Amino acid sequence: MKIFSGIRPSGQIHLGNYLGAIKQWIDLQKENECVFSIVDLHAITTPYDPKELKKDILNTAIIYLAAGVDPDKSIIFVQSRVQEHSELAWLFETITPMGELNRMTQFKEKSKENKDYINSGLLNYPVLMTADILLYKADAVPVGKDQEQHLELTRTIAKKFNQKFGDTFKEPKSLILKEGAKIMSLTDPKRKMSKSDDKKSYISLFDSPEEITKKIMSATTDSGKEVKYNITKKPGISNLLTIYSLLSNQTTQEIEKMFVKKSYSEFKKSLAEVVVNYLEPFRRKQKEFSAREIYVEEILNQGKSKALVIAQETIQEVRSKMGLS
Ligand code: AQP
Repeated sequence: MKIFSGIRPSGQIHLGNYLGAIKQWIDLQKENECVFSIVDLHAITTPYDPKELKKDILNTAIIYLAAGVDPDKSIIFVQSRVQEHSELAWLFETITPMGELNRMTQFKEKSKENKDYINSGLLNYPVLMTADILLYKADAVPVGKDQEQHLELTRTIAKKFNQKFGDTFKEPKSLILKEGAKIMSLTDPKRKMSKSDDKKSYISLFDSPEEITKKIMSATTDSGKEVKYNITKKPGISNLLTIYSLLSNQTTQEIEKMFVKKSYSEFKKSLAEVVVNYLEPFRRKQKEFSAREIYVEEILNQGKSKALVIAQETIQEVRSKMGLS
């Protein structure tokens, strides 16, 4: 299969991004043609600081590498350096119904969060995402649950294009994990873990052991004392149990048994240890890659060259089918 996925460099990559998306990438790259982008053009649709963005782009590349994305197997590149993404997005905008964009949940949520920053880029975000995916004619897109609606729109746009201009694109499916597709905030377990939220609400993959322990120990839990998975009655504990389960490779039932008659605090201490140990290689590799910025830039340059070859071929085909050249 051809696979495309990306993350916006809009802050610190967290456990949700990792468990919902990046972890899948590592398995998928073994047997598929994978393209993983640092989607910086998406990051500028919400408030940002240009100096920070530059750092976040590099840090996101380092996360990909530290998590195990292999540049010999997968293409890793920065979206804005391949201009065909913007061009294809514009071309798709001309066949995307406005109504479809207005009803997107992410647009509504981000507009509410950033009332002074409701720009048309934010509205058109899913069209750019469609261009990202279809430029590489991807069969599948590994993402967290929050992106499913955008993937539906991608399929709609692919279908529309094919009907109007002739068979060109496949309708890509989303690869959404059964567990981990929606990791919740540590401070408000009814909300998704998000990098643009308060730092206490997420665990960054590069947090220090002290930071991780502090965040987990102060994570919102529920009334009652039992460590039991119950998403409606105990959303806080259930979210922590999901994280425990995914990082320790044990089922939630096995973990519940370990904590029968034990307190929330004992459970959280143990979870903090699991998370600290799991993320230890990430912290180590981050230090290694941060000291080798030129090497990371070289990987991004090579990725760009490989991505360009595919992107230019698709753009030529689209231009020609649309009567532009
Ligand atoms: N909480 C989550 N649980 C599981 N998967 C998640 N993803 C995001 N949050 C969770 C998945 O991570 C990938 C990258 O997402 P993104 O950064 O491109 O955009 P996002 O979905 O908007 O992520 P954030 O963390 O909420 O960022 P901000 O706050 O900047 O908007 C996607 O596959 C996403 O599904």
